[in-house]
Amino acid sequence: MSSQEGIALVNRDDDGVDTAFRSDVLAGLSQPQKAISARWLYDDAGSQLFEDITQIPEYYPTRAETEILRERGAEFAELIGPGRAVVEFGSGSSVKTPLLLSAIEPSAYVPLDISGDFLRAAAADLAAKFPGLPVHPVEADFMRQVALPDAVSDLPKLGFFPGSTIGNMVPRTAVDLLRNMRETLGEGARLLIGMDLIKDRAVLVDAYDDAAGVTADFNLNLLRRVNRELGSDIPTQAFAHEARWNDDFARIEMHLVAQSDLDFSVSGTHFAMTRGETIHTENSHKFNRRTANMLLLASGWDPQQRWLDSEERFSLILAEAKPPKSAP
Ligand code: AVJ
Repeated sequence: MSSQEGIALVNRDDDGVDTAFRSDVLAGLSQPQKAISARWLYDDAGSQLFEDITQIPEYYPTRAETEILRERGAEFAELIGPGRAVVEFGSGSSVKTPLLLSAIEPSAYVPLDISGDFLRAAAADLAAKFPGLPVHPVEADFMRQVALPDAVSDLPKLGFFPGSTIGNMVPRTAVDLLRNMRETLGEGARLLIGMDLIKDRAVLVDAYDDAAGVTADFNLNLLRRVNRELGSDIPTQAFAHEARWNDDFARIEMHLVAQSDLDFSVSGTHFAMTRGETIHTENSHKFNRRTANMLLLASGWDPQQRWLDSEERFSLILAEAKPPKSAP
């Protein structure tokens, strides 16, 4: 087990309030463009709603990435080889992770997640599916450098970061994370990372504003969470979900749009919004071959191979930790 074991990852005050959540929300709502970090979308209800999103017809990324993992196993095996410790950033998906593990004959599986509950569930699930495979879950914030368990210290590592979760970060945060991954994984490491592709604007907007309203509910759940956990009175019915393509930054943005002038308070602090003003709640950056390569290269990773699904909507990229060497 890692050195992080037993350290509380969430700080709560005397009233049981997650202090990081409160300070983030208060700071974000005080900005001229109101914003709340997307990480707070994933409480239990939000995580369940995201699972529902992966099943809706308009949301193609999960199906597209799963298709690549299903179809290209032989190529992964050839390029990656057996005997690696697969280190997954995030608690693992019951569908994608087994596809990778059964393709490459790994020597260990190390899921990293900040939520102990999801982590233990995912680890138990995987251990049951792969009886001979050592599974070493680590409860940690993977945005920072993580100490991996001693049991895998001598194994070469393959980082696995599916889902285009990297797209939720602005480039400077993405580079920080990718550099930390390189330090966490060590010499000779590889990284298999999912990146969603730039495509027709209507297809992108529909993927984040589905007809059944599941994504709207996912976005509005953030306000319900704030009300529940931070003792506020935000009128959630006065907000509408919006998915917006930002072409300069090649990203889908989720916003909550005030439908009228309104007032509310959060943890005793008063806020006012005018009709049409928004709270920005998520970015989902999209990439092309060059921007994906640029992001990896800027973070010390050499892209080696890239796979697309049959409809060329989504990419999985294999990269290698750049050895320190001279180059022009
Ligand atoms: C979990 C980051 C992959 O950005 O596509 C889905 C989250 N937000 N619909 C994404 C999300 C709205 C999703 N990721």
